[in-house]
Amino acid sequence: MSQGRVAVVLGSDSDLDAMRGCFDTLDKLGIPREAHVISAHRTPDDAHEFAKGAREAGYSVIIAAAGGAAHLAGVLASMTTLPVIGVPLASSVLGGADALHSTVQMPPGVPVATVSVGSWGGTNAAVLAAEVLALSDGALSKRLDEYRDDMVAKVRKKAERLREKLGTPRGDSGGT
Ligand code: RP5
Repeated sequence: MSQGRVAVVLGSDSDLDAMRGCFDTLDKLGIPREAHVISAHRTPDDAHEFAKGAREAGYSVIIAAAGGAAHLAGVLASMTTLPVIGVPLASSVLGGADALHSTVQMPPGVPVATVSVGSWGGTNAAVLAAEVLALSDGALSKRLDEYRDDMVAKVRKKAERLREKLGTPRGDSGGT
């Protein structure tokens, strides 16, 4: 288990499906995490209390995911100097472009490290949080290397399968 703890804040329990990969990846990397449902517009007092107390509560990184009222990550970031990673979700008719803009476009001084929209972003938020924690955790840094190695092995296996299927000789990608 890593030394640092991550708080994953969801704007609603309806965000959970999109954020499964985030929880799974944190678990896979052995990072203690806690889930919170806090809404920037429905429970602003809870957002305030949580962000103000997050450092003292022992968190090292906050991941905040929201689809509507997607200023959640920025609201939390405004009340803590812990790193905040924002995950814009596609929960409105605008397909997540609205959430992306609300999350990413922070004026100078209060950053939100914004990842891609939806479940890709959820997973990347977990990996980014791990990279932050790994700065001071050698064992976690090793697990991150293994995570990458695993990805490389999977892609190479896919490439091999495709070569077999298409009969492309090894070393000839078909490109110019
Ligand atoms: C935000 O608005 C949540 O982050 C969610 O993505 C969206 C809809 O929330 P619910 O109405 O499903 O609670 O608060």
